[in-house]
Amino acid sequence: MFMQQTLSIIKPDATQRQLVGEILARLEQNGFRIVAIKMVQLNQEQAEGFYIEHREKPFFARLIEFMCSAPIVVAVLEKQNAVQDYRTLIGATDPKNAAEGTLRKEFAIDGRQNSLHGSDSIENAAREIAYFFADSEIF
Ligand code: DGI
Repeated sequence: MFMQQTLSIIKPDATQRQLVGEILARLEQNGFRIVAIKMVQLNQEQAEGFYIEHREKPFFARLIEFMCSAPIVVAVLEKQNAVQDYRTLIGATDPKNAAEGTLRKEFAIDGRQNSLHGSDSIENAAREIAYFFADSEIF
């Protein structure tokens, strides 16, 4: 197991329900070190660039609209095996399918307003981290 970094986003549904502090606490309690963090509100171009791999999907337009609807909290998390362990901690995309004890099971509203994003591979983590943070902003 090697030390890894992954990109976490606390999505608009969670920032609007004032769940930021509770979610960040849960990440730290589960062994993830916050090594970069900021609040941003995406414009359409930024959201489309981030989710470019989904541009042909039927849910793309509503996903982009949702991700721009309110501020988000983006963070770089560091831990051994961070990419896979963070995906396990947040659970399945749709909270109906998320395991008991996962953050999406606890916090998500539905398969779009699902409170959290996490990189799905080491390669995507590197791309997504660089999308939001300069090297000098990561500690
Ligand atoms: O990596 P995930 O966020 O778990 O899921 P993903 O990369 O397949 O999709 C990115 C986001 O797009 C997901 O968090 C919510 C949205 N999405 C994915 N599949 C569906 C969806 N939204 C709707 N409404 N319906 C879907 O089937």
